[in-house]
Amino acid sequence: MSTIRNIVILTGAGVSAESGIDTFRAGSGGGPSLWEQHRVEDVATPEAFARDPELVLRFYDMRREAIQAKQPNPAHVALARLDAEWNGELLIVTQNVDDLHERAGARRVLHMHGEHLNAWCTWCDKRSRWTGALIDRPACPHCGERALRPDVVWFGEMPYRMDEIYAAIRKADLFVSIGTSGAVYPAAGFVRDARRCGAATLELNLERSQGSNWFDETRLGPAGRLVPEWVD
Ligand code: BJW
Repeated sequence: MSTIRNIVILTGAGVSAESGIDTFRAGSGGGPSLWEQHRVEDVATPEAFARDPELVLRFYDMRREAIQAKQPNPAHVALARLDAEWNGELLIVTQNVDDLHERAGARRVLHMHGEHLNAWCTWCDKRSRWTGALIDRPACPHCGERALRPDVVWFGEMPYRMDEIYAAIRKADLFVSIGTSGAVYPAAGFVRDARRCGAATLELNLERSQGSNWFDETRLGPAGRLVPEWVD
């Protein structure tokens, strides 16, 4: 990696699969898929939340509780080590709402699809750290209204901090995608953006993603093995 200074790393559900967190899509190689039990349109859209808030809040309360019991795996640990040791610019753009990158020690992490441990008040628009249940409609610590929802990005909503992500991609010498199916935009388009801006592109995944042809190189296998091998 001698000529490389600026790195953007995109992570998806596959990086957390070996920690015991279900991936989203059936056939995506890991353990059971989350949406075998829930149709995406029933739980991950603003329309679903408007139609049946109890179902959606219960689904996210269950996942928040489960994720807090999980631990980072060797892929998170290797990325945290790279983050600590890399002198150039580095940004881990994660689509995951878990906090396993941070718990492994990574600092330069951007959650483009939000964070499980945050609640967003739809009344006053403020975010707060939230580890408990939302189903009981707790009051917002800022304004007191009972209008908290999970601070995650659903289909049809704008992912977070896109300007920062595109700025990092424009400067990147290397773009690495880890454990994502390439089924969800705009993240699925980052590899093309990175190529257009001159970055080398590498995919680390259990199986080929939908955008696999766009990568200069694809390495297939579990992230818990591939990521430490790549970092070392
Ligand atoms: C392993 C492994 C192991 C397993 N080791 N690997 C363009 C074209 C068509 C449609 C659209 C488009 N642009 C926008 C859309 C609409 C929509 C969209 O993409 N729809 C598609 C279904 C086509 N996108 C949106 O609505 C987004 N908003 C938006 O675009 O706003 C406008 C905009 C325009 C332009 C610029 C900017 C904005 C919002 C998308 C929000 C996604 N939200 C979710 C839920 C988050 C909350 C929650 O957690 O519940 O995010 S959906 C879900 O999918 C979640 C994930 O972050 C995301 C991606 O999933 P991921 O991570 O790839 O998981 P899987 O399960 O799909 O794949 C796992 C992979 O790991 C597999 O490849 C396995 O092989 C691998 N794996 N075990 C290594 N051990």
